[in-house]
Amino acid sequence: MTHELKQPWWQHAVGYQLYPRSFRDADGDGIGDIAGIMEKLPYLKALGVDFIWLNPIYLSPNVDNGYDISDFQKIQPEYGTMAEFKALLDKCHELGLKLILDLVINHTSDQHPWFLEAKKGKDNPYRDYYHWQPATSEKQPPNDWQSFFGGSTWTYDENSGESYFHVFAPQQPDLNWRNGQLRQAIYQMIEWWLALGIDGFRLDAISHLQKEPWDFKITDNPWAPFMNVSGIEAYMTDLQGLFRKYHVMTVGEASGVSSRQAVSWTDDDGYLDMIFELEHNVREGEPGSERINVLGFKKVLARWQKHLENAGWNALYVENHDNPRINSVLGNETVKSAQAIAVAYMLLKGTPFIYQGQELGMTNYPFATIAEVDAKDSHNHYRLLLESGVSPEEALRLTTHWTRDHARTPMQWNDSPNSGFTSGTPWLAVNPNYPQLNVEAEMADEGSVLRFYQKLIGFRKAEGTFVTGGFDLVAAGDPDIFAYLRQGQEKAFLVVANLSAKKRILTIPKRYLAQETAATYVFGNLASDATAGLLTKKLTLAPYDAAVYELAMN
Ligand code: ISL
Repeated sequence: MTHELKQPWWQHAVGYQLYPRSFRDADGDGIGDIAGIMEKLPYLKALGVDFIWLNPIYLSPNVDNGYDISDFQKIQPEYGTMAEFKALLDKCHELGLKLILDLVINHTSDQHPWFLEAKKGKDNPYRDYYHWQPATSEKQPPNDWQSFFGGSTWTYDENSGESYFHVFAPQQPDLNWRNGQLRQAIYQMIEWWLALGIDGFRLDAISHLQKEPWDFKITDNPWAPFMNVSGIEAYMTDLQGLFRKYHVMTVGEASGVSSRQAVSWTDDDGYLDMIFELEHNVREGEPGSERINVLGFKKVLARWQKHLENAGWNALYVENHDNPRINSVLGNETVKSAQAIAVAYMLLKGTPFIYQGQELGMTNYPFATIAEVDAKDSHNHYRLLLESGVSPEEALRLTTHWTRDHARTPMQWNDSPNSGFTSGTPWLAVNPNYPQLNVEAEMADEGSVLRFYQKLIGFRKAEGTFVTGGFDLVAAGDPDIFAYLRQGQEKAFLVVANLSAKKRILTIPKRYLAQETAATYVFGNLASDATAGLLTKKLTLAPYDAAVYELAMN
């Protein structure tokens, strides 16, 4: 493969992850929709992003909010129609925005026609599209592997006396990628979307396509039997061929692909343009009150930066639809902490993604009852805790502290009822802080998180050094401050972010001080630019201070 086949635009781009269900509801049914997205494209344009990744919008019984697909080539009616989708794609292109879709090909819904057929019996032609194994005595699962959503990876089927395999919910049976006919059907579906002119895909749970033999014994990592298992290379190579044919951008959700392996997954000959690692959310503290550990967070990110410094490419993110709000679990729910986190990750090497609402500094939702929770995995977790004898109050706390629903509450547009998200009843409650924390208020406030993101995107884009420059971690052992150098041929920047609520003093290594007076404060959230001026040996940082210094080059 030659270099020209790679699409370079995404290396300069900033992406926006849009969760359609919670973005904007134009028809008042309480559920976000395509018409709502259409309405808000000018907002995304004003924010300064270059492309949008849409979470699944395909036909789905919604057991896992669209990640259980029953028809890959139909639009979920509550989101709109295919005609509306095409109009959205055209509108994006007209505005200079690219649009990428979620590609969920590790599993389908149990309501997908393939699975409905497969369930009919052992001789059905679609049987082998999925994984079936005879249950051992007394309907016991064929092995002891556990699913990501809790419980066995096997669900027993009375009809055939066999069990089928699922790494997520029982309603999400895994596809059998060893079956050539299945692969062809998937490839055709992918080409159909590519031919429509979309700009790329985010590949869901892509590292799980291949499974170990069923008698594989788990030692330490419970997910090892289906994480980047040998044999996946052939499938990824097929996919790569399709993506290159259409010159689209791809980002894989590839847990279990190590930072070393990521190089060959994402370099010039790589299967994908970039991958999301799932390692940097290093948690500390007791279950139910965990936070992100700054040292762990920055060490993981720094390792990925170093390993992909010369080849391969990083996808940068601090939030998505599967995790709590970063301003709650790493920040202290203030404007400043949201800003410091933004600086800390957006100036790394790679393509930054912003998850909807992150640009406002949105925070976790104060869940008071389990009924307020939608995520099925959280309900599962809650039930398992109750079954193990934990009290309902404790189970609620343990379940909701890190639930995915924190990220899924409706986008906060203004201070009108339900934050301007819907004129109806929202499918998930709006965070009560919306009267203060919303797009309209923040657009009007020069010091807001939103305006800061706007400026930061502009700042990043104006400096090629952030795209191509090298990376070096500074003050590696500091438990609260994430500091690093981005150095290119012509310019060098020192990025410093105090990711704690404490006042901290950072000792700047001598080599960056050689030209002390020449260091210029060029971006940040310091209280006063005047005092921010000089980079001194001892740099005092207030809680969640973030600063970028341009260093004079010799
Ligand atoms: O490694 C994992 C957990 O440690 C997981 O890889 C897993 O791949 C990840 O949680 C997958 O998430 C994605 O697929 C799910 C869906 O529920 C999520 O919303 C989606 O982001 C199933 O499709």
